Amino acid sequence: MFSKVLVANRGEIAIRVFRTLEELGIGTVAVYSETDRDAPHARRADEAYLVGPGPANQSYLVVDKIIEAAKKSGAEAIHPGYGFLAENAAFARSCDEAGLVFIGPPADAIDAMGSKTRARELMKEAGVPIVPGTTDPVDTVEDAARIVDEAIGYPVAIKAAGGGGGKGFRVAMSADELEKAFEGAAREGEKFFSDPTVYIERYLPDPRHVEVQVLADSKGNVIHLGERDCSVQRRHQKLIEESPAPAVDDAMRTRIGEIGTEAARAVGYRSAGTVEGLLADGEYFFLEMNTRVQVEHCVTEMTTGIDIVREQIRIAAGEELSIAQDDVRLGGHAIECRVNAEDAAKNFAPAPGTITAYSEPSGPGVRVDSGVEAGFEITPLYDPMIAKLIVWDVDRDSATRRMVRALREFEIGGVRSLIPFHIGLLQTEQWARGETCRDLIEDREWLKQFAQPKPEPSAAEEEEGPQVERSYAVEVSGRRFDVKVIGAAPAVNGVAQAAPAAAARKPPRRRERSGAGGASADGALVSPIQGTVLRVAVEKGADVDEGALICVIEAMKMENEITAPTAGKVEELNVSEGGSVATGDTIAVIK
Ligand code: MV4
Repeated sequence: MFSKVLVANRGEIAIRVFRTLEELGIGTVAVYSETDRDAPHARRADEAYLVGPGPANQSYLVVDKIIEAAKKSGAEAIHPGYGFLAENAAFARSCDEAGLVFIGPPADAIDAMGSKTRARELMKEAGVPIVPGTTDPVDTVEDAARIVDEAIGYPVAIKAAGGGGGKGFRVAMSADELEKAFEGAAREGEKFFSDPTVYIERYLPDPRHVEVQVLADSKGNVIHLGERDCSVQRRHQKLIEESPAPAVDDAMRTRIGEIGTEAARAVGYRSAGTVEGLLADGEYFFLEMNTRVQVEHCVTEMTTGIDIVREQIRIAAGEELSIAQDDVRLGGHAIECRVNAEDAAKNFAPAPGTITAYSEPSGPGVRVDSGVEAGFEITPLYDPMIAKLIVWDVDRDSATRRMVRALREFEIGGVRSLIPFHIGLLQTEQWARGETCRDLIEDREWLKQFAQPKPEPSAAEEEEGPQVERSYAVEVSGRRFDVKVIGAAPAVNGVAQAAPAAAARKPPRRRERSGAGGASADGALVSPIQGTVLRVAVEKGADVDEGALICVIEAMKMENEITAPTAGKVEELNVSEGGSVATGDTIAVIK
């Protein structure tokens, strides 16, 4: 077994991996960017190395610096977490060349699954059912039209070969929509993966997203840990995941498990991986394989009792899987809610800011994976996830009630979050019936109820010297009330008190920001992020409502919708599709 491991990631997943390393008695090494110098993940590790300047969103991608840090620390292996470097075959090879173990699959398996057309071809050969369509790239719109007419039929999905997770995904309901869909998918493929290659699938109406967790060791053992349903998603970002899947019975579970292990075997897989698929009308189809540990792996850990990251580390160290397929016992029901700093009432706009108060729920069957604390700034540079809240209970109904209880117990001050949205969604008839809830997530009117008041700036941001918050219990006519008093620290013996530790760490007040883009008195809509303009939804001169979509900016693989902070006329529009914007640029002027 390793004696020291570097985690090439930040936030909740870095801490998640550190926890398992600590349990295994393995030394922990963190890397951080300047912006993350004081972040919980950097403080928690035994050692931490600066790998890049800040504020920047590229630091966790600097391969040379990360390998140098591993060498300097004496770590024998690198865990990439998810995102950043996890599905980068070149990084896996760089680790090998530097004599470091990459805790993940072989680089060739990452490559095989990275090309969606190659993956479809391999799966077809292995007898794994794929969504009907092409396995070869389709070069021109004319070819596409012919293939659809002869072999697939409308509606069709056009997907980028380099894509995955919905990037470069377009739908053509009929022949007259084909050209636009084809060109859209090719353009996005070129932009994000430097590869305009596309392929075609039959479009399945209202399928469920069902994926299966697999584990494979270097001794030829391949097992699965059951499925997860991730159908509640918006713009291909998963919001709620659960296991078992409500639409899967024992026979289908066995079938999906076999599909997962077959897919893994077909590419010589090793480590933890996820086979994603679509379930429609009782049929299951392979979609793609994610060659990493996923955000939602926790629900499977709750229903199996197996630490997936521990298995990953043991496999990378050359050990055999600690369990055989027959030892896997699935029990109860687990649900995960992604608690993002987003405003569901404003088109799920990112809501960055500083967390002023933070208290996690606990109690029976509750798990929180997070990398934040009071004083932490959710920056627009990284993914806006504050925490993952995962619960387990004996069945789906009980788990749902437990989740609502835990969400209500979660206290997050200073930023808007998806907590009200999750509480609302989990209490609908649609959720109770196990539906995909797609209509609700797109329903602007329904989402309006989750509007949250503008967060109070933190005491420390007022820059009036140390501020403290004190809680008192008061009794009024025999009834107990809790009151909070916030103000300047009282002098003790004539000496001003120091601010609490968390407050002292808070960064100085910055220009006000919100996910809706900064609004200002002159009507300027200021970009809260730096990125590429994917789409411009309005024209100059248009009249827009408050919350209307202005444009979509892609940053760190996340699509951020910039919405109008107020109703008005678009008097100025300074963005165009494909262009780039910097933090602080004026996107539009709305008066
Ligand atoms: C599809 C599809 C329908 N037909 N492919 C791909 C990425 C993933 N985020 C969703 N993807 C889909 N691929 C074909 N051939 C529909 C979706 C889809 C979806 C699927 C299940 C549950 C929710 C979904 C939301 C949007 C799109």
